[in-house]
Amino acid sequence: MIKFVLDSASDYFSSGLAERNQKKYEDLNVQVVPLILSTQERTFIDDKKLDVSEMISIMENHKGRSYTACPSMDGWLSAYEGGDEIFVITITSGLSGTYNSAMVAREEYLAEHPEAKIEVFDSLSTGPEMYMIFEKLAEGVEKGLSFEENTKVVREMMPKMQTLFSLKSLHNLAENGRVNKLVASAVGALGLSIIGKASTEGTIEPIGKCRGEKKAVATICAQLEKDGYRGGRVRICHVENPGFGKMMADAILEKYPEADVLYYPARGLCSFYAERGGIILGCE
Ligand code: X90
Repeated sequence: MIKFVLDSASDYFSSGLAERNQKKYEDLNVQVVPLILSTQERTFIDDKKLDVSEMISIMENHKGRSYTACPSMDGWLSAYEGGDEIFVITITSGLSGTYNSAMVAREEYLAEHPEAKIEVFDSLSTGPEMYMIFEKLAEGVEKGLSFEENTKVVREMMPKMQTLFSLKSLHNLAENGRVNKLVASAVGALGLSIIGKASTEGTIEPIGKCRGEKKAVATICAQLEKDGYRGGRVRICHVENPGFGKMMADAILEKYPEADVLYYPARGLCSFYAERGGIILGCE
């Protein structure tokens, strides 16, 4: 059996993708392995059942620290179970132990099932880019590519993908040591948004600050152009901000009418780190 295993940073269970996933991928075996979000008092599993809006409010109103953790070994192993050819897509190894844990689980699974094949793709990114890697792999399977051919095609394509974001707060990223505290304080204090991108190492690279969503859209469009985007696939997740998602999507479509653009609400992990109002965009 061919399996696709994604961690929950992929936003696979986004309500905005549900209908599409059901239509396009109902014949595929897709498993989503949850990351875990927590405060001292509560634990949220980022699975299909998580009420993301409620989680965001609770986290925002909570005074103490909050944390995240990568999926458990059991989470990976039960997702791999039954698979002969398994494609795994993880959030960036530059910011999370998730890729590592998927690789450890891979060794364990292969020890039990020496004939199985498991390829773990480190997205060096998060949500939208992870979903796009999944889409490419699914296309390869539909075209009848072998496991190895499909892996090769997607690995060659991955460096051509890019992730950009606009965030209104970097509080949770800074508190969890995922971004420099100085960078973070400059944003919140002045009511600015920070525009940034995923570096080639899969870490957060700020590229500018601006005030207001219109300016953020213009800055991201300019960056896309600069990075060689010419109208391919774009995926955008937003945190409780469909208006911003739509504005971004419309701006891209106006400039590149042929573009294939989707925007949808983020699930738990991306919502926690991108925070209310933020968007993350992946493109090819
Ligand atoms: O292992 C864990 O506990 C999870 C840690 C995840 C850390 C960061 C997630 C970033 C999410 C921020 C904007 C997009 C950044 C681009 C990726 C390099 C969203």
